[in-house]
Amino acid sequence: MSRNITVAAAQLGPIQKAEGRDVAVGRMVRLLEHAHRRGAQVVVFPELALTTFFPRWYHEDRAEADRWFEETLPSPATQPLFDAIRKYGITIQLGYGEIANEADDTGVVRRRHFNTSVVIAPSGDIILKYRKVHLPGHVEYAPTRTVQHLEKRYFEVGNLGFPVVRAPAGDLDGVNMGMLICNDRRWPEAWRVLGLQQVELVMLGYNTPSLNMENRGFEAHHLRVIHSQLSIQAGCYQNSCFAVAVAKAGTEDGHELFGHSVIVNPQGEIMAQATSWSDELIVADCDLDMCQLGRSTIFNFEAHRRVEAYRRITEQTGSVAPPVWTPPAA
Ligand code: CDV
Repeated sequence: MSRNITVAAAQLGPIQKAEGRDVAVGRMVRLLEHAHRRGAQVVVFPELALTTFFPRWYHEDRAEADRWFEETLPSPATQPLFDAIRKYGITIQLGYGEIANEADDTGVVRRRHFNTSVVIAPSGDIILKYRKVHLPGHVEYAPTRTVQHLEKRYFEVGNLGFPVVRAPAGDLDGVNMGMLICNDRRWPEAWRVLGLQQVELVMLGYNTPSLNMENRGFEAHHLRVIHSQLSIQAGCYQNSCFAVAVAKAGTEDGHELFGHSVIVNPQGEIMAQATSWSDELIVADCDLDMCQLGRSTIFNFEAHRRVEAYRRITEQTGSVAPPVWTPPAA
């Protein structure tokens, strides 16, 4: 038996700081029309898809950054997306800055900010919400940096874990769907938590600069795309799932983002890859039953995982130096 679904990565070219949501949403609706013509049933958009990647801009008064966030979904600005998915019967994943009036750990209800993505059914219902856990960057303006990366200033760490839900999509009664956002893709723990919930389709948006201006010798420029794809391909292979990984691409407010959106199968193979730095749709037909193979053989977690040996993974954050070997006394 096969369970086929046609998925698409809707890569977006740059969205400049001066451009309003109407510009981004208009482009996204055109990509949805294109997706419909190509038979796509699930379409994934990038991280923070409605605006420029605003964490590169410093606002001393954090409240000034609220203009980059959404208070409601849909809103008048995002309604055209909801209209399009209803018309075409497409399920989407949308990344955006979320303001939630919600209780924090102390029980106080306040305005909270998250880097969020949601899966939205053609009906407009929110099927699943995820809030980014691995926030890169820094809180305060960093004068020595060439480019600011202020995710830690503008967002709280996601508080929803890594949820997976089984919901109808395309012609299928149930697809096990989960999400990661950008930097999360580099953390195997995040993939494994999804894998432990039998995720079949990981939807992942990202904004990754072509150049790491702060690399201090760590990452040669030609390795940027390799490190991204290595992480996604390993995540899919080791957790027997498909991923649709979607970039914002091109030169945004003078800063180049590398694009290279990909669709990857449970063997870790790239099925489709974007080749432009513009709005571009890539499409792949996925048989979700392929996930069964890995899950019932080499990555049969029930049979082979050894949690008693993994305690450091959840009990320790930073690494510790190992004991130093000393030769036995002669
Ligand atoms: N938006 C991101 O999370 N970007 C990070 C880095 C480059 C800052 C990433 O891992 O791609």
